[in-house]
Amino acid sequence: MNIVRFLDEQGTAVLGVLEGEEIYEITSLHPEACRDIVTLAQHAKNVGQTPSQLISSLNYRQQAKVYRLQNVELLTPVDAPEVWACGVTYERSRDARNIEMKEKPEGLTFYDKVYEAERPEIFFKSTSARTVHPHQPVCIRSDSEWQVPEPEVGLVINGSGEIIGYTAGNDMSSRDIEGENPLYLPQAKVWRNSCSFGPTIRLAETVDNPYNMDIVCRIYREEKLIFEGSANTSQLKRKFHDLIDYLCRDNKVFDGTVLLTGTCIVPPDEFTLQEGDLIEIEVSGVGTLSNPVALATRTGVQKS
Ligand code: DO4
Ligand code: MG
Repeated sequence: MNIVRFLDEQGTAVLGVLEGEEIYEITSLHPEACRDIVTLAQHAKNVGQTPSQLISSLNYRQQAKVYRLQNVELLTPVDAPEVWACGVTYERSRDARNIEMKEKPEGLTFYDKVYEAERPEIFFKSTSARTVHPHQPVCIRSDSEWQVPEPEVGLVINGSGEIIGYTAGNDMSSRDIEGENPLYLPQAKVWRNSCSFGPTIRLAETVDNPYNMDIVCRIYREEKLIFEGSANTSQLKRKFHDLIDYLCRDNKVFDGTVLLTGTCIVPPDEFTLQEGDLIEIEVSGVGTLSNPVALATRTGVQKS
């Protein structure tokens, strides 16, 4: 079951169940439980149900107001107070990081080491105000010549680290800043509109095997497909729960946090994003996240 968040006719953020091109709006069927996805999951637990059981008990197919997907303004499916991200969780990412490095040491690089280490790389990626909704522009920064989207499966979790569901995420990255010096990582990862996720949350209980999700990334320039790459979560070196365990260890984690789980798709090394490109990130069973690319210096676009 896939949950979206969108603006209704009054401009209020509401939840809906997405089925094909139709959205069944559920917030008005049970405003207390269906205020947001975290409240919904907690409410379900309190009454001994799973989130999808609670939603089904609302008889939404008979009772709910139906919207057409193409007619609504989609929001991130949860207003995540924080987005964290994991790095070098796939072999492909390790190899790409090694290529980027300006100064290579003699033996193993710290990317080689972290790929094998027990402790994963986890870094702070974004806040609600830096994260854009589906279809809003993600930004490229003005002081980098080598920028890419990083298509990743995102885990939507509550404050106890329980997985509520899966989403598609984009960890926009600057490869030259990252490669120049590892201490520049926050600048290679965090700037205005450098993160996006959505459009749906696939409820965790409705996913049979999260280690068999296809991820596809397509980049269009002037409406022409200029890059397409794919991967599968079976290639992930780690388990989702281990990543969450490290994130939550001695940490304060907020309800509705999103943890991006690393990229396995890297465009060719000569590729860099340009203003006007369109990025699509598709995760099987979850949906397709689509964002145009804008220049951070030129956009005054702020999240509504
Ligand atoms: O330190 C590099 C981060 C790499 C990353 O974001 C990824 O593997 O997805
Ligand atoms: Mg990444």
